[in-house]
Amino acid sequence: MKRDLVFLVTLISLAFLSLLRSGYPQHIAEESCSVQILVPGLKGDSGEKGEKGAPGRPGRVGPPGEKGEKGDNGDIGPPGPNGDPGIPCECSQLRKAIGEMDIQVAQLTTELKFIKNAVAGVHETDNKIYLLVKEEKRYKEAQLYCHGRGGTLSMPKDETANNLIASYINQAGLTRVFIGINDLEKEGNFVYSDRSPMQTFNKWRSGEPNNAYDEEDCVEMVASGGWNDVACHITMYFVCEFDKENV
Ligand SMILES: [Ca+2]
Ligand SMILES: [Ca+2]
Repeated sequence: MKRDLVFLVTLISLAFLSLLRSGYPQHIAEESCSVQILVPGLKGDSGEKGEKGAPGRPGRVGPPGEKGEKGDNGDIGPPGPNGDPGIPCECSQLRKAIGEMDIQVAQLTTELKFIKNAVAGVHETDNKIYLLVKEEKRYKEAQLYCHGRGGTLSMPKDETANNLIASYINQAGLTRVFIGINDLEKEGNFVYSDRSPMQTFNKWRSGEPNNAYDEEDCVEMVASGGWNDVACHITMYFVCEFDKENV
């Protein structure tokens, strides 16, 4: 222990001499030699601010957030590209056949309609067949319809025939039908649809024919059996008649 103290004093002495030799300021040499060298010094001034440290480690993953509200629909996207061209159809024959079948079906449908009409609307006498057609047509279309089937619009040329047609109208619950009488060629000169002239028989209602509005050239029969001249362009049901010998 004593030897250590001697060694320490020797070291201090050497240091003192070294400082004297190098011209180090006197007061620092004195402080170095004082007892204070063995106890902590006063707190120094704060150092300069250090450089910014490296970024820290990422934090833990947080809990999932609450579900947000549904957003608005987006805009309509652009149209897609055109498709590949189709394979050319080599079925013109088939198409033609289908077209012809369509025509046949249409014809058959018309015929069936006529037959149904006939079943429902045919009335016979000894020498006539009357057909009540429940299709609304203008006078000329009605006349064509009857002609197309070998007949004509009905021509009541006597009381018996007139009563018969009137009874058909009543049986069908109708109020009026076209019959085959007109003055289309000469105003006031009524003829039957086979162009035969009016005879003494007629069933004009009171005040008819009046050629109202100067346009009544066709004739209807009402449920009572009476006749009235009416405009030809109006449409209504009608009665065809066929001679039995021609059917
Ligand atoms: Ca007239
Ligand atoms: Ca009239």
